[in-house]
Amino acid sequence: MPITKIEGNLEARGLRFAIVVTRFNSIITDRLAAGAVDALKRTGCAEDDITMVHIPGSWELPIVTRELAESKKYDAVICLGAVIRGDTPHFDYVAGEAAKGIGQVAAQCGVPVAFGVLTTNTVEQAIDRAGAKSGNKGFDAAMTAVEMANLMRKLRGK
Ligand code: INI
Repeated sequence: MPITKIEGNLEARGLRFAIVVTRFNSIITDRLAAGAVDALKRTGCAEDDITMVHIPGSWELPIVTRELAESKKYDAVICLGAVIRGDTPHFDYVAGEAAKGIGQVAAQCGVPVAFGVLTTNTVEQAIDRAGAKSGNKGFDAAMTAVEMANLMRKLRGK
């Protein structure tokens, strides 16, 4: 018996996406958002099918992501933020809660949620991941969202 292989493709035509992006560290997150939009457009998504939601900081990502996922208006939600350690313990609380909260939404709402939140020690490391040396994690998160949206449709027989 051959192996049954199921995977999502990278075709975003006709799919709807919400991007949630933080204003905190906007020098970084604006680039992540640009990368995400670039990935969606390159994979065929129409501008009309992209909704961009701006929020204060990564702490606010879970509640907004849950609202968008539960609305069932989107095939996937893309979360973008940048939590930079600096010298304060604030980092651990914000980064930890954002990751945990987004993970819960993804597991509970049945809508794919891509985690494009940078957690770095320095601004330089964040810049590297927002379009410099290490690619653009916003682009990567959007590609994951496209693949997952297609995979979920397939698994649901659509
Ligand atoms: N929000 C971030 O997105 N990144 C950070 O690095 C950050 N730090 O370091 O404080 C941050 N804080 C704000 C937080 O997300 C909330 O918006 C704020 O606490 C109000 O609820």
